[in-house]
Amino acid sequence: MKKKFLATAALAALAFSLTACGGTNTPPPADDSSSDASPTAAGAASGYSLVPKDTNGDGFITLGFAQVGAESGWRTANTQSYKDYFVEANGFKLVFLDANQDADKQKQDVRDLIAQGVEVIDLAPVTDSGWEPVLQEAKDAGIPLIVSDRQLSVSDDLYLTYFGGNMEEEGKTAVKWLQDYITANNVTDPINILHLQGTIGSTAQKGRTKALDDAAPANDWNIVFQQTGEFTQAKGQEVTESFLQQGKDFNVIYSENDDMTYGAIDALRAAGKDPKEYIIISFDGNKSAVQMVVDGLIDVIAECDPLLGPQVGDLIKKAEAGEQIAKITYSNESYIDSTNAAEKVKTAFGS
Ligand code: GYE
Repeated sequence: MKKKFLATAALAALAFSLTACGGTNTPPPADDSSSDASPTAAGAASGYSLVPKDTNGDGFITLGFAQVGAESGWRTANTQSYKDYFVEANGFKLVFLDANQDADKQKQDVRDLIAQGVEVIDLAPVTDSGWEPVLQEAKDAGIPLIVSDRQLSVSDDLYLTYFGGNMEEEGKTAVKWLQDYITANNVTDPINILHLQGTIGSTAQKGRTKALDDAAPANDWNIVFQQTGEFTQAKGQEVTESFLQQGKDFNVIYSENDDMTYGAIDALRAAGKDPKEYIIISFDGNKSAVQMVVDGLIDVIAECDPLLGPQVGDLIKKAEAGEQIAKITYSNESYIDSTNAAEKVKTAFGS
């Protein structure tokens, strides 16, 4: 769609409107490493008082990391940041378990970490539900548990702290970018959106989907297709291909991570379509995806920081030292579009 109606003057207008309203890519009122719960000394106010300690006296804190899987570039960078940071030189040992995107296996993984007697658990949950019994077991065993990357729907007194992205804010950032684009370009065509969702039941999917589901009726946008691509390139390609075969019209792709975006672009090309004819909205900010923004293939990426290892390490050290830890801390996140991609690509994560 975009190249079909987009005039040069309109592009200039968009660049102006984005810089005019608050400097370079200031996202809508997102977080900035902010917390939305009052700080608690080791979560005391929330009924949680466990803190990481070197309980076996070997001179290191052993972190058991229950990771989601290896589904995406974001995930690979996330895992690597833990493997690089949680080393003896930094005062840690790491036990790493990969759930292969299987929520049931992951519950068993956490139980294995409890049985091994690790000194702190970091859980990056595949999905957000059904965790109460396992978290209670960790608490009963006296092992502090940190939630990272994706949130949980459990009561505050079952974990020490959450550290990671604010998924709904990321979705709102993407949605606002589309609203601004439509306004700046006087778009009058109906907006028909192909929506590729992440792993159903993960807060990364729920937050990003909610932002679009809320915005679509309010803006008179049609979501013509909504299906999970499970955060993988292969599945993103497969579901886009199956939609293309239906021959329905669409002009916007809202893809909840970069890997599914790569798959969707491959599917468009395989069907003889030019990806540059579509508004493509993505999430994460892998280096290759940011390069695609530079090249005009992807229009905007709502950023999500995967390099959580050192930041979680800092939180653990603070809690161990008796410092106050916020119940929730969100990463700093903004967005990447044609106005800043050339700069952002220099420091983007991954390949
Ligand atoms: O966006 C996606 C990954 O939970 C934020 O999971 C994470 C998401 C990320 O597979 O690429």
